[in-house]
Amino acid sequence: MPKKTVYSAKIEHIQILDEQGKLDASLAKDTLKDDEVVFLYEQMSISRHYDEIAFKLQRSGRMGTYPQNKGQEAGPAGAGYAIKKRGSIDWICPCYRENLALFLNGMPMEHILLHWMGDERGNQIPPGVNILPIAIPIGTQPLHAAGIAWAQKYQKTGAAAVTFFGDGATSEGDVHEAMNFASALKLPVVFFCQNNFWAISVPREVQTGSETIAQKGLAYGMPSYQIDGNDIFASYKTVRDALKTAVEDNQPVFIEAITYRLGDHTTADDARRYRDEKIVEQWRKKDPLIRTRKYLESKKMWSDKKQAELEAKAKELVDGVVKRAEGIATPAIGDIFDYSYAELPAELVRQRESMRTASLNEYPVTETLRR
Ligand SMILES: Cc1ncc(C[n+]2csc(CCOP(=O)(O)OP(=O)(O)O)c2C)c(N)n1
Ligand SMILES: [Mg+2]
Repeated sequence: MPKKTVYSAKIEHIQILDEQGKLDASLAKDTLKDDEVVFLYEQMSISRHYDEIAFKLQRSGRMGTYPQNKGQEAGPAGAGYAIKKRGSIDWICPCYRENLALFLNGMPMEHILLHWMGDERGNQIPPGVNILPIAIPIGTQPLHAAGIAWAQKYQKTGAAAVTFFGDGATSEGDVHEAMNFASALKLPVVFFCQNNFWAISVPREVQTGSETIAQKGLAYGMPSYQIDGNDIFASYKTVRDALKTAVEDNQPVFIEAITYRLGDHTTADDARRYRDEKIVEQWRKKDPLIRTRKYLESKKMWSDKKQAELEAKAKELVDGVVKRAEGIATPAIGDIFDYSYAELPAELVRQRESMRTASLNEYPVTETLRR
């Protein structure tokens, strides 16, 4: 029997706004209008300022740890905006490097600070906001997305699930199970992988033998794209179209967004120990904020005056967010019993009551030690 090719593949790389801020007008057609680009530039700048303040909060002992989003704002901005334009009905299953996608869809900004301050109330998502708490166990949230999308399909809500994860997460079995499940069951999921070339100190080329991350989506039978993740146009357009495919055809889609982590992995890391500064410098030139601003300036839609006004606005806004996060009342100690069971088992009732021994009105640990 003659040999024949049973499978061949190609993956498109989509860039619409290049590093110099030059737009491919034909690809940009029917995507973002000028006022939308201004809006997203402002949002990315506010997110950058938020990041800088969070970093300082950690350095001054007011926050446990924090993973900066710096340099990666455009992917979550475009994706989050595509979700927002559908009315924020889709479920977002995030990790920790896409703050802006959450902010654009109703997550109060102080919640993310609270989370990193170690206050669980940061993970109490307000009712009506279709966002899951930040997933710290790497690669677990795509499974949640597959499950949620299955429920959406079953209940015919017309909503999809969008999950964000990193290049490193694609080495976790969970991510592959989620992709296989979503594709085999034809579920409305958008898998959005931010390939920032690092998983803490493990470089992308050590992470996987694949040439692209996107081809992993192809292996599961999904339409898969690679985009310039520092380009809001590419991110918006690809996610908008992916959501349409997901919802209308019950077809999951995989997107690999090429970006770069300009900061350390978290505030507990020092990337200078393992990264070549020359490469980091090259990526600083590809910063999504710089190219978006260049584009707006070329269209006479941005000026130094507008920039100064934006910076003042970002400062005031983020100052308010920090005040709200730090000003939250101390939680009641009994809260640890109150949110897991509809009806508290007897043993826990006993524990709660003994903790609240009001006899001395003392903190329970002190009380126990005293006894
Ligand atoms: C299951 C699990 N294993 C290990 C870790 C420790 N860890 C935290 S972040 C991280 C790297 C993740 O890299 P990537 O998915 O590329 O995301 P990035 O941090 O680059 O955004 C690791 C290994 C974890 N949180 N969860
Ligand atoms: Mg990574």
